[in-house]
Amino acid sequence: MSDKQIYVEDLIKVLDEENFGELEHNAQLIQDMMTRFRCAMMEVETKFRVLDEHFGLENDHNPINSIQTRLKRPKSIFQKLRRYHLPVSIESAEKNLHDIAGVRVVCSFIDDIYLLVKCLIDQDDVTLVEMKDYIKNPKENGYRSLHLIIEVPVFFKDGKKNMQVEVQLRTIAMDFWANLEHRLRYKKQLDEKVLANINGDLQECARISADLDQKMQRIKDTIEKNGR
Ligand code: 0O2
Repeated sequence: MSDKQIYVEDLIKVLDEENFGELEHNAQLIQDMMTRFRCAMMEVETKFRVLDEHFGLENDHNPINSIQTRLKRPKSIFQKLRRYHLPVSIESAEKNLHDIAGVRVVCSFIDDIYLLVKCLIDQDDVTLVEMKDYIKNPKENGYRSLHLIIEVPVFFKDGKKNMQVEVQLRTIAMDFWANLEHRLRYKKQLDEKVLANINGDLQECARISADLDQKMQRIKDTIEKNGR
């Protein structure tokens, strides 16, 4: 028996029967919620994979470079509810949080992003809840991406449920910048002067990556216009 199992055994001993039943019931409800969001996430991922196949076949160009999916952990879900002073419950999480299920789509070119978004939100089972265009309006630190909250119907064994999924679309260059910035943000405590320099450098890198995206887009446009 592993140490972890021994620890759980000990924990169970101190819980009386009634509390343990409640604990088990709540754990099951949380697991059910996570399963619902995982299914919604799978459905949205499939929509993108279908679009990618279709464009690859028709235009000889696959707009999608990669897709990543992620489910927020229950701990992060309940911490976020607490941070926003919202009721900490499963109902509240499903009603108030829009990013429990996340799909990140990394494209080769900027116009691929807008093409995919149009095709996605034109689908009659997709409802656009919110769109934030950090490509046209980058964040102050230089962050660029297109964020959507969409709602899709998911058919479960006991009926249909509309589920929300957060979608982030970005180019390879935007993804490269965002991943490094995210990692660096959680690095050691730094004094203010060093931090200001780093933030300035990160903004500069964001500008370079935006230039790169525009140049690559222009090259693609030229090839498409002049290719035989
Ligand atoms: P995770 O694990 O990546 O999902 P909200 O999430 O609603 O509280 P907000 O500001 O309304 O906050 O959401 P927004 O602007 O749509 O951004 C949410 C997500 O976008 C973040 O999720 C990041 O994934 C990404 N993001 C936004 N700004 C930045 C940024 O400056 N740098 C990087 N690297 N990523 C960013 P989470 O919640 O951070 O976590």
